Amino acid sequence: MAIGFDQNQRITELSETLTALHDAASGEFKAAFSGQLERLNGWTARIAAIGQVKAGKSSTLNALIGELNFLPADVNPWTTVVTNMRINIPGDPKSGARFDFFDEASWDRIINGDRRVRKAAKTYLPGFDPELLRSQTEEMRAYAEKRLGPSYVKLLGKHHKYDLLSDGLLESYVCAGAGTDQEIQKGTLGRYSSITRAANIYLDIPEYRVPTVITDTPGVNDPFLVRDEFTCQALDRSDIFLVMLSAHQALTEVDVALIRMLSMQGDKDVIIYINRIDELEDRAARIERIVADVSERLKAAVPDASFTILYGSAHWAETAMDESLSDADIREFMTEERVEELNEAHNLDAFKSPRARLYAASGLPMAKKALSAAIDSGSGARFIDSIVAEAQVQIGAMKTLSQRQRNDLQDRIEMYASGRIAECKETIEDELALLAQTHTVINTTNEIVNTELDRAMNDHWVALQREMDQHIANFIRAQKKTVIAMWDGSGNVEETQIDLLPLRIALESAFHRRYETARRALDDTMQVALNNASKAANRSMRGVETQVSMNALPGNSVAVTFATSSKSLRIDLIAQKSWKFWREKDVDLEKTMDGLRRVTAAEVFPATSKMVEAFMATMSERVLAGKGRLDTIAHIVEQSLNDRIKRLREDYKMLAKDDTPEAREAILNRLRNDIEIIDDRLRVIATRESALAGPDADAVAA
Ligand SMILES: Nc1nc2c(ncn2[C@@H]2O[C@H](COP(=O)(O)OP(=O)(O)O)[C@@H](O)[C@H]2O)c(=O)[nH]1
Ligand SMILES: [Mg+2]
Repeated sequence: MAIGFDQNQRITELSETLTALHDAASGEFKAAFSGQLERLNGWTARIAAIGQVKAGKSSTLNALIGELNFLPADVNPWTTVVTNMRINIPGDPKSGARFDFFDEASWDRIINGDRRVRKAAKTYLPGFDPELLRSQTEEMRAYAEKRLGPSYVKLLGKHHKYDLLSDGLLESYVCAGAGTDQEIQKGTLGRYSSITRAANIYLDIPEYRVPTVITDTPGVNDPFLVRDEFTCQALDRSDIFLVMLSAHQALTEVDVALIRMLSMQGDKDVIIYINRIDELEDRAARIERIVADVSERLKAAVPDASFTILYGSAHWAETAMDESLSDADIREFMTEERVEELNEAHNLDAFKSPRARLYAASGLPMAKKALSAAIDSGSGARFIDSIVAEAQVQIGAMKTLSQRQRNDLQDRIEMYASGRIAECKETIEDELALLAQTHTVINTTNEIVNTELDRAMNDHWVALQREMDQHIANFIRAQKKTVIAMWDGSGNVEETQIDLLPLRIALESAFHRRYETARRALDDTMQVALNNASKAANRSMRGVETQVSMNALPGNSVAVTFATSSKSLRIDLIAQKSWKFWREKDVDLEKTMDGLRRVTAAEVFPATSKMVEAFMATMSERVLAGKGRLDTIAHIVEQSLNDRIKRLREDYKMLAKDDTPEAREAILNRLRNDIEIIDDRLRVIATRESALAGPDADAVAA
């Protein structure tokens, strides 16, 4: 099937519209339209597969790109590196790959762990044993050195590039595994993976109608925080998520937390895919129960969201796609696997060939359909809407300016034709003065508003940080009982961990609530400013309305994904050996609670700092766009002013030199000519504007 067919269509149409507007526009409007064109042409559908290790992410993605055995998928080796399959991206090579290595700084973080947590733990928790972490990381360094020789350091910060992918090449960069010594000697499996940060593979697949990046992620519980961080960064960049579950493994708490976090980010599409259904006994009945169970648990965890829940089997898809198998082979496979059970249960028996039936039963067609729908009506549609909204602002402004210019030209034609030049000079100068004054008023108001917005952003940012600190303090206070019990008790403390998941959920909620509050406040301020500026501008625009609005600003909601592993969310860095100090007799409870609070703050620091950063970045993006709208109004007034001054100067200069009927006629001709140019522009604007508004707007108008 064609994936992203509608989106491709819309991109083509919008691109044509923007090009026509760009050609008809002048000055800064031209630049605005070409900026929008550039964004449009750079758009990419971004899909990421996430979820439990061994759920079948890599296998399913192989089936999705139609190349079996492309991404390494096996019990061992396993993926450890974020792998981007870049499909039909303009400017990319048609094939081959590029592997980026860690740079010194991130490698240092791998070796030394998260200094902040360790430093806090060492300072505040007597008995903390940093050696545990060190020995673990030293192992990793030793491994890299064993594989790559002592000169591995030279590779840091560099990349490797290939024009073609050969067999085993991917394995040596993206896999880790308990490789045998033989494999290590051969130097294939996982040779570079310990220092590879990201893999980019270039593909050319006609089935994908829009540029698409599909990201395969390792499971999100890498022992090294920095790897999780790279996974999270990949997730931040993605818009569509294929959350892969295994049919015989329950939805874990970590899965639910991850799905919850993704779906709280308003602009992301989440598709739940239950794989490995071939391994279920009593399949038809079990699947219904699993889907119902997953759906119920997600409803409880994220009440406001609705999810597409699909299921299938990469194993069946692979078999259906295997061209070395005959129809008879496939029929036999289907009997063995009792595939028809599912076909009957799901009315799939309209398909004729066994291959088609097996493929349908594998769930792959549904997965493709869901991805395509997510592109067409989810992230892709939202992107198109945002460009259309920006284009409409520019069109409105251009229309206002052109109409105003047209009125001016008309006036001057009448004036010069009737010979009332001296008299008109006066009224025109009055008008110029009004325009200049309006411009000053708007600029001054905008400046004040800008300062106000910056201050408000800062206030909300500070408030967010304060709220987070409070949540951490409250959370730790609530642990007091547990802590006392731990150390009064039998001394069996080694198994105790403080689960940070509830804290994370509290922080997340606080974060989204604060953003909502901030957004409303900033929106109100920007709307008031816009109303004032429009009013002032309209007074000087002689009946032509400035049509700038604050519609469809970016940053409706804020998106951020932070370290997702349960490991990094539990204080198990200081678990095991390090909890020994609890057994000592005279532990100062208050001091310990304070230490615990600090360690917790350090532990969740990567998450909180990411939230704070994303908060500011998203707010700034919205405010910047809002300020842009205010500037557009100032720009209209300024352009009118400059335009009039320039034209009048030219007129007067000509008339001063040579005030004859012929000279006047020449000016009149030039003015009529100018009107024609503006009329052409207005015609282009009118056609393109109604095209942009879409068929619905036409229906309303008719
Ligand atoms: N029976 C069965 N095995 C599967 C299926 N999908 C994947 N596997 C196997 O499960 C193992 C892990 O798959 P992989 O794609 O590497 O999982 P990942 O860790 O999520 O990327 C491999 O041995 C696959 O062949 C499936 O639908 N059915
Ligand atoms: Mg994998």
